[in-house]
Amino acid sequence: MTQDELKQAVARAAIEYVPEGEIIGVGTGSTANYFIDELGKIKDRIKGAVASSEATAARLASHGIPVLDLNDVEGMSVYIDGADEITPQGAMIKGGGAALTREKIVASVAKRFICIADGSKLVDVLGKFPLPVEVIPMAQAAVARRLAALGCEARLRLKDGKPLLTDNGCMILDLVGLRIEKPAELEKQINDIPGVVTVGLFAIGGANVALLGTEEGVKTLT
Ligand code: ABF
Repeated sequence: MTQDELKQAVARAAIEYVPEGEIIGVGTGSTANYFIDELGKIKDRIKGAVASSEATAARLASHGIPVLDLNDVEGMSVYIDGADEITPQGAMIKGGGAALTREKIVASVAKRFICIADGSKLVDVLGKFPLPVEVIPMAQAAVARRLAALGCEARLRLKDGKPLLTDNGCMILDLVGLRIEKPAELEKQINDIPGVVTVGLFAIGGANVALLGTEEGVKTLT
């Protein structure tokens, strides 16, 4: 199976976790996109969705799924999203698609995080995938120096030769060369640096369930 077929398989499997008649949180990225396409087929079974990015909101709307403002939603049972890396304990690196801040916010309102990913995302130790950190533009250089002191290289993410701007008008630093043995501790430490909006470590609030697409079928980690 190709990586895309594995992503489609977990997207289909995730439909089982969609609660009848409720509002759900929906992530960003290619696996989340496959999930949205599956959700489109059962859209009458849900009230609507809260999107973690402008791109996700547009895709949900293209399927006729009502997109709700998070400020109008008191709670959600599930948030369903992909990851760039995930450990067997459910700690994740996210933000390869630059949507980490809204992903973390929407996920924080949901009771359960259902991670959907192809099996290649499962790792014992996080850090091979560069860790994204969203920063306030005026603090970018100062934050980069603080992050480099952790023993990594902090690279400003570019798009068309210019700093990439997120949906929130902020910038992304990608941390290369980390081996993250204690993800929850590092998450706290980076959160504490003035100018950091969000770190793409989801360990304090990790995945409750991971659906991983493998050649042997969809594996479920809880
Ligand atoms: C989002 O999409 C991100 O947080 C993560 O960066 C990415 C995973 O990408 P894909 O599903 O395209 O592999 O969930």
